[in-house]
Amino acid sequence: MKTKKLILSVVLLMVIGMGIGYASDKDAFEISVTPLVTYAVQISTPANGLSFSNVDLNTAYVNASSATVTNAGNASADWTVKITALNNWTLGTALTDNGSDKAVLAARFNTTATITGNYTDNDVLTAAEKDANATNFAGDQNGNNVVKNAEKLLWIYVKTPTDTTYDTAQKFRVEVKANTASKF
Ligand SMILES: [Ca+2]
Repeated sequence: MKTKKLILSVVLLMVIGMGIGYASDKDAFEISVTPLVTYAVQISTPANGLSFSNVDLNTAYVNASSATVTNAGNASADWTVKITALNNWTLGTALTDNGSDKAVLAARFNTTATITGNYTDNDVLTAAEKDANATNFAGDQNGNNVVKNAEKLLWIYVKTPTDTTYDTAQKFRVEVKANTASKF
């Protein structure tokens, strides 16, 4: 009888011991670090912006000058691009989508001058922001993970309307926006 009691006590001790060991095995706490990141883009163009003068109707052109887009923030960024028509002409959403009073504008990041044949529907500028990823606006450069101070050249394509009821200059504004580099 005495031997049996002793064995029971030993077993109980072991269980208690294991319980204590489990509770103190691990614990954790979280560390949160929030960087102060500023996103900025600086765009430089020839003196009066990019202009196409004396263009014919229903014809595609690429500007001989580019806009230089610089990541002026303090961290890498993903760029998005959109366009706004400022006057009377509207904008088509594919290269073949020009019409009466409707032009098509496109843009492409490239280290050297582009030709009209380089452009695809992915390069067409729209009123809705588009990611400047490896597909859109992408020549041998693009707007993905642009490191700070990096400069990219943005070339502009225009296909003029098939007909027009205006003979005054038609203006468009292209906007490049810097977003967090994990956007795409
Ligand atoms: Ca990215």
